[in-house]
Amino acid sequence: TRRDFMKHAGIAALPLVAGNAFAQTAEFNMKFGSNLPATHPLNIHAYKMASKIKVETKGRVDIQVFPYNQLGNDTDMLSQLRSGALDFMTLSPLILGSLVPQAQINGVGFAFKDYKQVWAAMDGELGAYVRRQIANTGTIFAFDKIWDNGYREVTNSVRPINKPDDLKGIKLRTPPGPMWVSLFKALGAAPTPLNFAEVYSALQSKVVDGQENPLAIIYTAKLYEVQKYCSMTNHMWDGYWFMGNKKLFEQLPPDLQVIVTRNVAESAVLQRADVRKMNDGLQSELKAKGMAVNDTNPDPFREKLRQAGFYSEWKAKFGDEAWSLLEKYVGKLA
Ligand code: X2X
Repeated sequence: TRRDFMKHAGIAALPLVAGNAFAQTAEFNMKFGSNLPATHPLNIHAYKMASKIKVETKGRVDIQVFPYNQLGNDTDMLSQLRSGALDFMTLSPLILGSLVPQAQINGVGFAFKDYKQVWAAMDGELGAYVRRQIANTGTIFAFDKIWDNGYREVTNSVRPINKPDDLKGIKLRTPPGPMWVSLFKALGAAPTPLNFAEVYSALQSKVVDGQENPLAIIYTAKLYEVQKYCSMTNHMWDGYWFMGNKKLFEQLPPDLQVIVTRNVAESAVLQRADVRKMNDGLQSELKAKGMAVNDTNPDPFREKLRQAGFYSEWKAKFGDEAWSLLEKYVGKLA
């Protein structure tokens, strides 16, 4: 392989500086893919991280960033990651749910009251539990600090959502993950799972009426161009596991693995701060783009989920170990 050739040729010994004309001679050329626009903080920090890693590894590791589904949609990228055609990707734990069911646990409706609970759980035992399940696939793994997506809000082109009844008959795009379909069925909507790559055009052509995502995505993916109402439901917190292909990562010498691992964690902290700032501050920008934004009371939504048996169903699916780890951080749910 090219990597072996470079190693044997001793080319790694050349002093390489990030961004110079010899950049293509990096010993380890790696690829990172994501579903988000280049302007979203997740990718802004992925680019910055790639530069830092290149400098710190003296040019030996060159991670190329492919934003906005350039390498395919999430389903495609996940198979590439598993087969070794892709080194790294970020993915919602809930989309990973079709492969690692336990990973979906952060998506339980209205589970996390605030970010304090989110990071305590995800940087604590709940996150560690999920990462063990991901590692059990044998082919892929998740780095320690999950990156942020945010609390998810509902947008649509029909009416503002103030209470669960307003969702009745709304054709709502959800990401492809069992938890989302279950949650929005329980709330009375008509969920339609689609990859994020198809969301803008599905909304534009009115194949679906609405979708749900944090404000930073609604803004950077310009969903305000094709949606009128934005209802602040905060129905779940979602993140992005920064994941790698195990075999490819283990081809890096241990000292380079350490540099990459440390940078993923450090970048997560910076990325979380920027995502939070955007999600907290974008309401006025979205209004300026013509959206009608409304707050909601979570109680009737939570009550509707309870009545529909949502919590007891998922408690049974996750099992006692996972469910009590979640409740350890967020309190009793079911
Ligand atoms: O697909 C989505 O809606 C997104 C971008 O939020 C995820 O990656 C889960």
